[in-house]
Amino acid sequence: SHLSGSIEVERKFVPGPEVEKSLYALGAELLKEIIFRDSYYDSAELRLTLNDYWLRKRGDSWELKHPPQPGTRGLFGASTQYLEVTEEDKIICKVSEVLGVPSPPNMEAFGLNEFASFVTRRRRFQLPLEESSSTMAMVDLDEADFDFAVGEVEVIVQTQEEVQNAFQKVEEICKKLGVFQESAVQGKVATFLQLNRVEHYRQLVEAHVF
Ligand code: V4E
Repeated sequence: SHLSGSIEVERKFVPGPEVEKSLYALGAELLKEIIFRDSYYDSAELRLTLNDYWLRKRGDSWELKHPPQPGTRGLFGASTQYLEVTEEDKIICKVSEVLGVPSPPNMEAFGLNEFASFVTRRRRFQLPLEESSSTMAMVDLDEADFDFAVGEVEVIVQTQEEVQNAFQKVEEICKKLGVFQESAVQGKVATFLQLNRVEHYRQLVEAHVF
């Protein structure tokens, strides 16, 4: 959701009733509350998502999240790292590569299908900077309109060298917030698919994407 080419290191959690209290106790500040609609798109053969490429329209902007190295999953325990691309010409370039088709003049011309669409109310908290680090940590508390809530600790870095530290930091913050779970917590898209697109979900599990 930020600079083009930045690496998002994230870990999801199940938000208990105490999480806000813990956030404020750690000195976190509520930065903003935003409401947005995400609509996710893929080809008929599900070629994007089966390769762990996540193309969405958030509000009026296209965004693409994909693993840092093709064919590798950006995992560290139950934490993830994904690149986020927000420039439309770069998104078109990546998508045409994964689909194996020539680059069209605009996103619409790919003729992709929407497979998920939902509204999120997000409260974004910022944690205070520690002396020893320059990277900001954010915590999002999300409520989706299909009655699903999830939290996320996120650190954004610019280079692969910073990723290991970011993973450590994300785990540490989860532990301090009392929301650290060993196993991966499902996010909004996975949960939406499990509820509404059972066959698509099954294929993603079979392909080890979920
Ligand atoms: C499903 C998925 C991706 C799409 C974005 O999903 P998510 O991070 O849940 O959405 P959101 O709204 O929090 O995005 P943000 O605002 O933070 O950019 S990107 C990668 N995946 C796959 C995936 C996976 N295989 N495993 C886990 C634990 N998470 C995601």
